[in-house]
Amino acid sequence: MSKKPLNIGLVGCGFMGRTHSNGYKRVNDFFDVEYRPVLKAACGRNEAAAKAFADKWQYESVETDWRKLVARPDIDAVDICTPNNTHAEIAIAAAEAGKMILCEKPLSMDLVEGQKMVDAIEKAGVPNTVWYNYRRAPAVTLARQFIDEGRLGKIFHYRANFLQDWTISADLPQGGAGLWRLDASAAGSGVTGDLLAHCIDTALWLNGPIASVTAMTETFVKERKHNLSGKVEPVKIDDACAFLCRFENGSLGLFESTRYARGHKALYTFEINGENASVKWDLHDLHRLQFFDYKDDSITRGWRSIHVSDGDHPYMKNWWVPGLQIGYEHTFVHQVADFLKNLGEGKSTSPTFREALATQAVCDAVLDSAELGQWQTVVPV
Ligand code: SOE
Repeated sequence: MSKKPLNIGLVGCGFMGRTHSNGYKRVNDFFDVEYRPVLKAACGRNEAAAKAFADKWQYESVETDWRKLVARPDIDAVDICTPNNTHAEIAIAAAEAGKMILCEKPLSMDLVEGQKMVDAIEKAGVPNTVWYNYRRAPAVTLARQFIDEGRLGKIFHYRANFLQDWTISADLPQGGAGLWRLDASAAGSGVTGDLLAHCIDTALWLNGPIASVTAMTETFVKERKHNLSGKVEPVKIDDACAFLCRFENGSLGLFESTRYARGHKALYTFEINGENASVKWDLHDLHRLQFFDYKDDSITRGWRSIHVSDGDHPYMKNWWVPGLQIGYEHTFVHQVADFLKNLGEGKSTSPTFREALATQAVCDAVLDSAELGQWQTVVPV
């Protein structure tokens, strides 16, 4: 069956642009969906870099101004892979132009801005999604399946960490390609929006809404040279953040993230303890789900390490044969596959902009709590 083309215009030619482009290129080789992504245009401010990116990933054309890309009648979907402070302007313009939108996380700089984006997208009625990719690691999706099946029972505890160590050196500058994540004017926040947002998205998906939070943050390196101004400037992001929370279902949450955990590159872990069973997951071993079931026979009871690679595991029948695992890049292929499948059914793909706004509401409450030194109620969205 010939597939319907879906013309993609990608804005931002960095790391996330690569992960998404790979998703578009791979999806039809492995997933039987009605649509075929066509890499129509890649957009980046630096023409030479955008051309090199477009050549490498085989985009048909190049733009250096996202406004031109958004105005092009041959673009169906705009994919936003730029720094956080540009998401709102591009997304709102794309919605007004009637384009579908796939936006990198976090949705926005803050809740107020995110709300404007949600209003524009919902007014335009365009299919949308936000790239919180870790939900689509098959082992994480399997954890959701176990929860939905009631295997864990009532949930008491949710614990998550996202630990990195790449900003420890005080000589590392802030600002510019890649390092915009250290510049609050481009990123909005530090680890809260960049890393904890992943943990929060997964937690909301697996364990429901968060009602209230109490947080602490720290900025260990107070000044860094700014790559754009060339001057030493104050660092205004949170280098580390830890928070406690109460979920609406009565369970307690404990979250920690830092870029100062020497020895950890990208250690995203979570553990959920229920009355009947517990699950835990570790990004460094992403194809495994650890599962402890109290119903097991007492003399053999213990943590099992499920190798999530069988045809009856989420997404896995589309890949290799049982026992052969997949990795990080496949989470993006899965998000594209789900986006295309849902498009065929006229639906947006979770997390939608509105669902990602709920993550933003928790991030804002966390940062407010850290600043004020008190518990904060999460604004319902
Ligand atoms: C930061 O180092 C980063 O690349 C995040 O921006 C991503 O969202 C995360 O998945 C990995 O770490």
